[in-house]
Amino acid sequence: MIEIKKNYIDSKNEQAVIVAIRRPEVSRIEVDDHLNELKELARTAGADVKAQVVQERPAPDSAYFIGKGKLEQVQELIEEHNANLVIFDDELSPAQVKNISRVLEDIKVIDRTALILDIFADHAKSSEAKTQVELAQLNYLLPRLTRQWQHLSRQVGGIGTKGPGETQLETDRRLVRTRISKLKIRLAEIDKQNSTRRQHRDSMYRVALIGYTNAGKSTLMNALSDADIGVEDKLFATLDTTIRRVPINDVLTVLISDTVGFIRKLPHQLVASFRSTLSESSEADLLLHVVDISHPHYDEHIDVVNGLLSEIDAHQNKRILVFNKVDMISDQATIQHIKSRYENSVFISASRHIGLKNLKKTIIQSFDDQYVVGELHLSFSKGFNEHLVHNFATILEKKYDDDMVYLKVKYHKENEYRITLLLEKYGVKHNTPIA
Ligand SMILES: Nc1nc2c(ncn2[C@@H]2O[C@H](COP(=O)(O)OP(=O)(O)OP(=O)(O)O)[C@@H](O)[C@H]2O)c(=O)[nH]1
Ligand SMILES: [Mg+2]
Repeated sequence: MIEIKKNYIDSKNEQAVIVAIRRPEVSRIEVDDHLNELKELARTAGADVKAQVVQERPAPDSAYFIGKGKLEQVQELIEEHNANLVIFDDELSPAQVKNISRVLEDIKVIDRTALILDIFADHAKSSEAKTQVELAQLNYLLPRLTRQWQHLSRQVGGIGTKGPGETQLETDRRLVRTRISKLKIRLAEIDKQNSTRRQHRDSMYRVALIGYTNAGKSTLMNALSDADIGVEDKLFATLDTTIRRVPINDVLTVLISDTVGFIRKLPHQLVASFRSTLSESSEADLLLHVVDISHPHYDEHIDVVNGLLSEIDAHQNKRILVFNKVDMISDQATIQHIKSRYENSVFISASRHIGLKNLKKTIIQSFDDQYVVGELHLSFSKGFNEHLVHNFATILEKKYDDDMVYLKVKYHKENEYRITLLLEKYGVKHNTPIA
């Protein structure tokens, strides 16, 4: 089993100052929300945010991200709060990190991507997730390698020998590239195993739980199935995919998957390495898009998720919007308002098991076009017994007539051949299915 480590946040004692820019089109409230999210990310990674700096500007400064004058204010806050770390709410270019570090001297400078990569490194459990995270870490690291890089030998396993005429930096880059190739090969192997496993499940409907991180996907998965997934009020609690067989009613059993959540500005390195995990969603027959209704900016979260679904080619899939945490909303008018804005939405509380029946009803309805209602006349004297249909059809109506039974049944169209076999063996008359 490979071991991966956080690269940037060392301990629980990191004291941070966070820095963001506010573009003119973004409201102050939205920026506050984005900063709160960044604080939450920092907390999850183990850093305590002591102060924040926001600069209004249309675009980041190419050299320092914020203006150089504003950076001096950051310096003052660092001193005032005895901070040792600065976190920027966007990905910084290697040159920006170098320039900022020169101004802030002994202070660690990291960006949103590094922060999220650290959280992923901390939360990855399976060897698949670890491989994916390490690949993302190295893809982020490669253009940022400097001669001072300390962890490289640990990270890429052993110190490589310097090739003839190679500088240390060139050697380091070569080592990282070699490791990246190995990880890609390993991921391709895992991907192959996963798709074989998927083929075995091909006959079943696949429902994928997707949504913004912390929306309650895993809580819903646990409520619907016998899964026991860790649920936490932390971002990216889940990185590994869990799949469970869940009976929805007598005729419909589906496979539900719970997987990694989304966030705004999800680092592209992670989207790339988690592509095969995310394909669980793009290949699903139905997406349950879980939304935390108690979040003040749930509508922005919906947009972020929709954007990422397009990126992974899953935006065409059938979708139900599942507004979760309704127990936090006391005002019915809010729910009515949301209902009128979003069609095909249901309202639940996963932790309190509210609205789950209705959710199941909506899942069934979404598969309704896949079912057929048929009328069957079957003969007991030919050996028919009712238990012969129970495995694949629901009996809607039943009438006896001497030696015969009349059944109105509902079954999945994939089971048509079973109905045919039944009729060949025990049938008296078969009216063509009525839709
Ligand atoms: N009040 C309330 N809290 C809930 C409900 N459902 C989930 N939560 C809480 O929301 C937090 C996040 O829940 P998770 O199920 O871990 O969320 P997730 O979407 O799986 O999150 P990630 O795996 O981190 O992406 C936990 O603290 C849950 O207890 C709900 O219906 N009501
Ligand atoms: Mg989860």
